[in-house]
Amino acid sequence: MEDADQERSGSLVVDGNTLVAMCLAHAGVDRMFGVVGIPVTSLANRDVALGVRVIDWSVAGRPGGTYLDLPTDVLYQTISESEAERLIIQAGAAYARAENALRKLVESTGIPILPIPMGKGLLSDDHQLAATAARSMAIGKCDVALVVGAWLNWLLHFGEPPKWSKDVKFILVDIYKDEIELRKPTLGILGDAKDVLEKLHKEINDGPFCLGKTHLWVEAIKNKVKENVAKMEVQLANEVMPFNFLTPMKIIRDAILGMGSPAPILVSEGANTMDVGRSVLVQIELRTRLDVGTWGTMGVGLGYCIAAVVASPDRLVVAVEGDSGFGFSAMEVEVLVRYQLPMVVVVFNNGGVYGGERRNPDEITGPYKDDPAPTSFVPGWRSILVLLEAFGGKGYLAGTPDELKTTLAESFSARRPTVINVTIDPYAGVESGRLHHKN
Ligand SMILES: Cc1ncc(C[n+]2csc(CCOP(=O)(O)OP(=O)(O)O)c2C)c(N)n1
Ligand SMILES: [Mg+2]
Repeated sequence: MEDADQERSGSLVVDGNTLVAMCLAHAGVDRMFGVVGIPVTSLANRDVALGVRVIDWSVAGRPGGTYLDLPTDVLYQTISESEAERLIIQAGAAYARAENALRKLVESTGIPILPIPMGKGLLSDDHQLAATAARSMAIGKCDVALVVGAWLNWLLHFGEPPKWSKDVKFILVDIYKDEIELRKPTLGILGDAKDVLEKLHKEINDGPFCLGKTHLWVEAIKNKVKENVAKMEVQLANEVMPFNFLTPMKIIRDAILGMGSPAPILVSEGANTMDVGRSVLVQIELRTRLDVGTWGTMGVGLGYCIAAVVASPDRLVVAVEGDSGFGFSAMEVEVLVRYQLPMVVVVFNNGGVYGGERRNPDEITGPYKDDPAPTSFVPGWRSILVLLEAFGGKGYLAGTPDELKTTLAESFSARRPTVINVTIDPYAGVESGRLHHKN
């Protein structure tokens, strides 16, 4: 290929001939005994350039051991390597214990990775290829997405425009055949995530599908991550009182990071509390996060905590929960006290589901107009503390940054069953889907 062809906007242009030659070389083919078709020189020259020796070629060659039929128009189509925008999305890799295979594949291909909530914490959030803080750009602009163990459901906008490009190609890796059949990806790979990732790594390591550190797409994602993280830090630096969600979440983040290693296991539950927690609380140590996941089932948080303590007795468990989410299984605090489990449950008490009683007086009509809003929690904060103290645990109230910092420091070092009621402005949250007026 001419140098001039290869350099377009400073990036490598690859045509079909080159790609075939790269694949042959990568597959370890060192000799070809014939190239049949018109024209044959383009492919043969690229083969030779990549070290595949062409012994003989003719327009009427004999059939050999292997027959590759490649249409001429495909051989002459070109793609710019710099335009290839690939993404790995993962969730199921946690279940398959595929964290090492995943990291190897990401690092050797240079493909950015976007975990969905259940997969967060399998690769460190500060990994240079983590696209978490550039989510919209990553999914909106990628042209091929390798989706590992994650469902193309509402969490991923069903893989459809406008969030995704209309031409995006999905390669779906799943252990469940029906899932692949349902989503109809461009390519489905049925298998265990760890197994498939290891095989992919072996096959494409250093191959034509690797991007490299200075690839325009990788650079673009990194820059967007930097920009968004900086924007978020500006917001977090702003201490808001009465508490919004960000101010206490930052204090919790810093307290957790301040513990160093072994990092606590973080359990996340609620609506606003969980959404904000997903973006603010960073996961550095692998396999240290439990999230309510796809179904958003409230009430699993305390069960997760108890299981996490049993599975990882050397780690503290910290749960950050919405008051409603917590309430779904709040009686489990008795178990924490009975077994003296090293667990700190931080409850973001904003007076109910998404917030407190926030209806305008003219919205409150009908025969039950004197009832409290169905989404509101009993006003006041003592109920949460009294509940724990009734069993002999320790309850704290935190409504200011200093109170929260002190209670976190005390309870993290005490490693005893603790509930911290963080008082949040009932107007601070939004309803998922912003449907509050319909309640
Ligand atoms: C078992 C179950 N019931 C109901 C819901 C509907 N739901 C979604 S989030 C939520 C609670 C959100 O309130 P909270 O935990 O206080 O979070 P906030 O937004 O106030 O931080 C509920 C009840 C659910 N997801 N799961
Ligand atoms: Mg709430």
